[in-house]
Amino acid sequence: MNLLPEAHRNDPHRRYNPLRGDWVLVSPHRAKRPWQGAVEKTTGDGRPEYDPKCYLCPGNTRATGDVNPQYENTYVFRNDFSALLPDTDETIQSPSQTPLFRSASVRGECRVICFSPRHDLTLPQMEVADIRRVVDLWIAQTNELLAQYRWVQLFENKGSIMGCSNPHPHGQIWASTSLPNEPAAEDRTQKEFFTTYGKTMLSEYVQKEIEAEERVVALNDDWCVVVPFWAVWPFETLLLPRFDVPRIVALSEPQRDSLAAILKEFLGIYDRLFDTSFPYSMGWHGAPGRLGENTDTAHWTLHAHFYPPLLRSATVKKFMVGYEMMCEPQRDITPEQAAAKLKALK
Ligand code: H2U
Ligand code: ZN
Repeated sequence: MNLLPEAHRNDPHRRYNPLRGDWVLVSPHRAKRPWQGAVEKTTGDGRPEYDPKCYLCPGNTRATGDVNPQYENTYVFRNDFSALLPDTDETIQSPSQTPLFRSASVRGECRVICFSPRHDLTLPQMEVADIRRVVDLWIAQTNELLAQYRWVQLFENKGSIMGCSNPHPHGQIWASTSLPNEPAAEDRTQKEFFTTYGKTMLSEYVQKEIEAEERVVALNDDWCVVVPFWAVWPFETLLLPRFDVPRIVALSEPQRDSLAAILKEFLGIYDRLFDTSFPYSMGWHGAPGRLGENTDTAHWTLHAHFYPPLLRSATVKKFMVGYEMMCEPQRDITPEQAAAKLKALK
């Protein structure tokens, strides 16, 4: 155990995010200021196992008239309101010669994945064996879509506070011919690190975090969940493999099992934090590039980000406004304090 120097607990300072290549302002001394902000209503629990009005429940009709099958485990369908389309005009070009009006074609596909036929469950409430089916679906979908597209984004919006449209446990997949901003930044930073130090950034990072212990929230033989040193959101976490793996499709059978187990464990901790079904946006990042093409993946480490909006209760959330919009992200509670609160709920 190798605790952070004391000044990090008391004094304003900036921390560098090596994955994005930017900074976050940490202001530990502000955590005690009074709160007079809005208090939202929590969405009540007690959902039925089946909701005849839910567009994701088995057997129900969706907005466009398609009918879901009586699926028994997971179910995937093309998003009826896809943001990306497979057959877009590929000749879109910048409308004028100035560098200030730039545009580009992009093709893609959007899918919705139901984690369970049960309307009333969330991932941490599901059995490990059923979470494992979700892991398998993530992998099968990535295999299929990464054969055609440069980037495949697996993600889940959970909770209405995160814009999730329906409490039925589900996630989404958006695949595109272009590499979006966040993974493009991670591709660049990991490559720079690999070139400079001759090892992958996140394998070095996970090792240092496990040694330090302080920010580790959950750990098993294969996986580690930390509140990253550079976390922006109050209870942000990073799920990291303890072995070298560039993409989710390369996980072995036992690594898929241990992934399902750690997801259940730490998402349960999240739910206990504010005694609520904890909202977040989560997503996987792995090496971009179409499968079968000769892409360099050596600098990449697979990982998942969890970005929960809540700050200090089921209803008080952090806003990214003012200084965050104009300058850079800022947080009051330190990542170490956040990790300590989460660890206490194991
Ligand atoms: P959320 O994960 O944010 O809840 O979004 C669910 C997606 O489900 C959303 O992108 C799609 C929406 O377009 N959807 C359908 O594909 N069919 C429907 O009948 C309703 C919603
Ligand atoms: Zn449902």
